[in-house]
Parts: sequence; structure tokens; C-alpha cells
Amino acid sequence: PASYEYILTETPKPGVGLITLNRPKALNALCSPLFQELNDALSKYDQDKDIGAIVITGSEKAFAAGADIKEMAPLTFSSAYSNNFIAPWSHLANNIRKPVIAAVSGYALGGGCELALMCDFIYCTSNATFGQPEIKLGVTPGAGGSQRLTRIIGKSRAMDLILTGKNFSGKEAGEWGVAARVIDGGKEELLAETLKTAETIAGYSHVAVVANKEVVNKSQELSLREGVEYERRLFHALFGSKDQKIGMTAFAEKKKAEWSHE
Ligand code: CO8
Repeated sequence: PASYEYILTETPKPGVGLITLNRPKALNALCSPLFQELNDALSKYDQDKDIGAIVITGSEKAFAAGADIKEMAPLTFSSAYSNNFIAPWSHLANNIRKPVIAAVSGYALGGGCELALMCDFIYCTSNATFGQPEIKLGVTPGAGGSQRLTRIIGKSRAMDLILTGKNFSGKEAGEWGVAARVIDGGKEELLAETLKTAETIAGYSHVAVVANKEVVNKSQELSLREGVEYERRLFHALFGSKDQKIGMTAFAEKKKAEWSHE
């Protein structure tokens, strides 16, 4: 694997790429070089034929305590605007086609919460701490928090959280549908469960996995009618894949499908 300064990469299960945010002295604050490394690792896994799912995690204490406040403090409007500050953060949401799961233990605040929300789904521990505290710093969320969180938990709860800057727990994240699952225990149990799920996903046809992610994401952008039509087109298209034949033949023959990923 490439050598990075702020992240670790490994393949702990077949088909699963694990990215661990690793800037412990700053609770994984997301400085620009960290994000460049994250984007690079995501692109590499996305292009790697042997990888079917990606997991992003942090430490027991912090998934990520936000964008790097010390880096942002001296920014001016014109430099932020001219350099399109934060735009590279959209790489995950805009360009990565394989599923990305966030495993959140500890703090996921500000940009850390937004990074988790950009992932396809979140597993967390019950005492994880989510929040959008930007109002306390005199700004707004800048990496999609006001949009993604609001779509998930609704306007009233989002207003309450974003206008007060108060945190919410992993338990609440589970109850409100921010997290797909809340895992009992600490980081170790969380990561084990998340990797198990990632391994399940990576065990399917990668063509089908990417298509399933794509159709679910379309539900966030399109009207119901357009979304259903989009889904049907892609469903039709998959009859052109080898793996559709492999999957359906294996079912009829009561065998395990040996995917070609084609
Ligand atoms: N940026 C920079 N450094 C940080 C950050 C951060 N977001 N969070 C923690 N650190 C540093 C601390 O400064 C400290 O460094 P040092 O030892 O040099 O003083 C070290 O990490 C450890 O932190 P604490 O001593 O504060 O640890 P505690 O356990 O006492 O507290 C907290 C943990 C509660 C998480 C506390 O660190 C905290 O409140 N952090 C800031 C949380 C926050 O406000 N995050 C939102 C940031 S704004 C944001 O993300 C905007 C997103 C906009 C879109 C993306 C833009 C790039």
C-alpha cells in the first residue's frame, strides 16, 4: 500500500479496503493534506478490481473532530472562494462508486459528522458523539451537513441541532436513522461488525453492487417516477452482465455463485 502520513490503509477481509483516519494528536481533525490522502486512497480502492467495499473509521476516541479549525482560522472570503475551499471533500460523494461505510466511534463533529454522512451508511457505537457545532465558530456546516442531515432527520430536529450546536449520541443516531446500526461495545466490536457487513457486500458481484448503490442514490435526487424509471433501466441493463447469468444459473442449480465481476 501507498505510504500516507495521516491515514492507514489495509485489506483486513477479502474484497474490503479499510481506511483508518490517523491523526491522533488532533483527534483526526480533517486538514487539507489528510483529505488529499483520503481521496487518493478512496480512488485507488474504487479502481481496484479486487475491492468490493470500503470502510472508513477513526480511533476509539474520535472518528474526526471536524475540519481543522487552526487551518481555517486565517482564511478570507476571497481565498476560500477562489480556491474553492472544501470542494475536494465532495470527491467521496460525487465520484466513488463502490459502497463506503463509516464506522464511527467517539467524536464525529462538524466536518467529521459530514464525512460520515457522505458515506453510504453509518455504523456507530452507542456513545459515539455526533454534532454540527459550526455555529459556535461563527460559520455554517460547509461539507453538506445542513443538507444531508436535514434530509435524514427532518427540518425540525436539524434546526434544533444546527442552531444550538448541541451534540447527539450514537444511540440517537440509530433511533433517528442517521446510523444504520448501533453496535454494543467499543471500537473493536464496531469495526468487527462493520467489516463483516463490508465483506458480505464485497462477496457479491461488484457490477451489481455498484448498480445497487447507484439506484439508491438516485432516490435522493429524482422524483419518484423518474427514480423508478431509472431503476428499471439499470435493472434491464444488468441482463447484459455475465454475473446476472452466473447468479440466476447458480440459484437454479442450488450452487454458490462464483462471480466474474463482469
Ligand atoms: N481542528 C483542529 N484541531 C482540533 C480539532 C479541530 N476540529 N478538534 C480537536 N483538535 C485538537 C485540539 O486543538 C487539541 O490540540 P492541542 O493538544 O494541540 O491543544 C487536540 O486536538 C485534542 O483536543 P482537546 O484537547 O480539545 O480534546 P478534548 O477531549 O478536551 O475535547 C473535543 C474533544 C470536544 C472534540 C474538542 O476537541 C472540540 O470541541 N473540538 C472541536 C470540535 C468542532 O468544533 N468541530 C467542528 C469544526 S468546524 C467544521 O468542521 C466545519 C466544517 C466545514 C466543512 C469542511 C471544511 C473543511
